Amino acid sequence: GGNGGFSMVFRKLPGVSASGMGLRLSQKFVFLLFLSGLVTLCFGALFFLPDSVRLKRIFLSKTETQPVTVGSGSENDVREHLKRPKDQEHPRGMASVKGETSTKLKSLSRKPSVSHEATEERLAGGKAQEDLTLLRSKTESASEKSTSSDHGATSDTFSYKKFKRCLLRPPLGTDDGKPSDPKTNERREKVKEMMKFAWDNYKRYAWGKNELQPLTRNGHIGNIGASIIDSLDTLYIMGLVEEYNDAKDWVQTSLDLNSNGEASLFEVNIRYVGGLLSAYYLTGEELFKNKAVELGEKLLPAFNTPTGIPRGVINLGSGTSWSWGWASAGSSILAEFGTLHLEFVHLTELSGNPIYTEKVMNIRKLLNKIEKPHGLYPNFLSPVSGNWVQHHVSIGGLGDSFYEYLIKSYLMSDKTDDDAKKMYYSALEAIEANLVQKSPGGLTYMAEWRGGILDHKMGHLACFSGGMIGIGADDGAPEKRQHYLDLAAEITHTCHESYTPTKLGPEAFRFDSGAEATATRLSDRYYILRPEVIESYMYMWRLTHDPKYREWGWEAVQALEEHCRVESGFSGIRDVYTLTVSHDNMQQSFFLSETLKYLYLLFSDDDLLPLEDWVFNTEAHPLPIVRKSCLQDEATQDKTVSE
Ligand code: DMJ
Repeated sequence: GGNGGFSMVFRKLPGVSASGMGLRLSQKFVFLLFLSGLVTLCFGALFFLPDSVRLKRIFLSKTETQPVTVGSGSENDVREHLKRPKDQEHPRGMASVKGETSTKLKSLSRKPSVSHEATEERLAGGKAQEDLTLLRSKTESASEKSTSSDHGATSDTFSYKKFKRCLLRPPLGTDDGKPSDPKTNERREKVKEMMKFAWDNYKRYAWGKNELQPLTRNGHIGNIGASIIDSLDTLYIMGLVEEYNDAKDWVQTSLDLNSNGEASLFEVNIRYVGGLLSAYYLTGEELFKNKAVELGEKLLPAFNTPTGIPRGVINLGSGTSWSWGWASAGSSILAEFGTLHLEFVHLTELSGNPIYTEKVMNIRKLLNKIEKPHGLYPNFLSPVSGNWVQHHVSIGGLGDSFYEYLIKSYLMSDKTDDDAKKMYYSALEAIEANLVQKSPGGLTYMAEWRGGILDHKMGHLACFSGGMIGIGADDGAPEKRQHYLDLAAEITHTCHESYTPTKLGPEAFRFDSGAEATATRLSDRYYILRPEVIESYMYMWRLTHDPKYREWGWEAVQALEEHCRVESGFSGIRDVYTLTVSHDNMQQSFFLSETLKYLYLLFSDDDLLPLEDWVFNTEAHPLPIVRKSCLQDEATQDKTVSE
């Protein structure tokens, strides 16, 4: 992914105050009279002009033109759900970077540094105007098509019952993944207790805010409940029933998708769209599906650029989008526009609207065609020219989840997406040839590449690559399979080595000037409850069943308890090399969605969210493998395998 935190990327824009203008009373009166005349005129015109439906769509928000109906399933509570047969059909057609980057995200200017694309296009006319109209009418006709089935959020064809029949195994396993070994089960219970503790404190002090600040016992800015959406599936798989129901109620009553603030397309996609999709697939609650698709629609204007490569920031209320102020020359970030594929494919599956898949396939095609230095993908690309802007390559922040989504797109397509497969394995070859290094002490690591010069640094974020290379090992060339599994294990080992002496790891560690997986700069020594190292333990455990991965995971649990648990939640720490820790007062939402979920899975049986059926998005939200042949096959009725 592209960053370290969420709240700073979704905030309100400053309003304009009329009283501050210093006008005299009579002037104010004339001004108001003029204004109301103008408004009446415009409004009248809106309704009398031909094709007024389209205009209404553009000017009025969707909820005003098409009332949102939440699904019937929304009344179910999870207890009932857990009791009832899980394949019980819901009515059809219901309404539907870390390190450097994190600092840069925080310095995002309040005003867009690049002018708002959509506004520019509206004013400019010409081709850009045509593109905008095309986009609008495409979106409209899709919504019109599905309005008949309610709100435009669902297709007439998606059947939850059929989806469940196409799974090879029950999502929660035979006994919710409970391990038979008592010691492992105790560890799993401990992780569940940590989740409950993190959640209870969030609920008590920061309900509805994005994150909990556990030292000051309040919420971190933003009222769109990032921690709630990110937690839904974790609460559900852990059987935290009451907590899950509170979260679901909040989504139903308080999730405001019309928030007129700056949002990162990437973050909204991985946390919100991903979180809602998983919640839907796990529970069958129509509410989550409708919200996911409603949100997906709001992201579409960000793709309205000359190349179709989306810009990084979007205002969900107005649809205007722009590039990050810190990204050079108005460029878009590889890990951001390259981390949409999984969720967007599912949006098309659920809505029946091809537009989402079209958008991500267009990105894919451009990246496949473009010339790549030494076969590598640089981190910055211009959404206007479609050319690379800088030659910085990294498997950590700014690049990371792009590679992850290539292999996962292939796996999620039931191994039918051959382009994704080819792109992944050739990227991996280029990475091995140019970035993978061995330190003097024998540790394998991924360096960063700056126009041909290696920077012998590895970010905590790059530690996800142990798991990624592991899950991709089996589909590589036969003679490479063992090699990939070994590489995955070596990288995971290196990342474990960086976890010392608090048994938590720094944001970035180096392999030069005698350093062996240690942070040499003070500014790289923090740990913000990130999941990547634990994520790789979880995958390596599933792939090898080497008990050391569970032991390493347990080490991390103890370290989190000792150094990050405070009276009212969990907090990141400023220096992993100091045993008397200093807390950063932030319980990140990915701690609940990823870190604790991966730990729980590590201590569960493999049949809890089995990898034969599920891929995890980059925020650890599980998405089901799309078995097209099964889903399209009417004869699947007999093939009952689901619970
Ligand atoms: C999460 O939001 C995601 O894992 C993303 O891909 C990277 N950053 C954080 C966790 O570190």
